[in-house]
Amino acid sequence: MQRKVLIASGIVTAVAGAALVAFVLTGGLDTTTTARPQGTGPQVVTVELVDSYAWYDITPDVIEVAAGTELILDVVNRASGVHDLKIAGKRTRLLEPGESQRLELGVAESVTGRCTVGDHDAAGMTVDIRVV
Ligand SMILES: [Cu+2]
Repeated sequence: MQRKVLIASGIVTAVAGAALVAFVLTGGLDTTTTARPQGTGPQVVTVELVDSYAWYDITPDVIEVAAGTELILDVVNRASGVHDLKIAGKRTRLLEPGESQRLELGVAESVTGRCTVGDHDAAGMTVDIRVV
């Protein structure tokens, strides 16, 4: 009887452990978010640089715009560390937590932007602009 209980609790522990590993490997609570600004004239999109103990991210992950759209990014560092954003030939200064900087990109092209600090881009600090 006690042996069955031990085996059952071992299985529960293994399943919980596997779920935790999968959770961390897939970026924890991170989900892919897409902004689709629409309308005439220049479009302003707020882009947040975020980090936590588990992951680094830029929110939104994807910005979809119609061809010919002029794009302005308000880049805000909501993280606990220093980050920047380099995109479409433009780059913010190194932003301290809480700081922000506006980047006027002109007519949007499909490009990927990234944080240039350390290997933050590989850890998830990228943002894609997609002209659709
Ligand atoms: Cu960074």
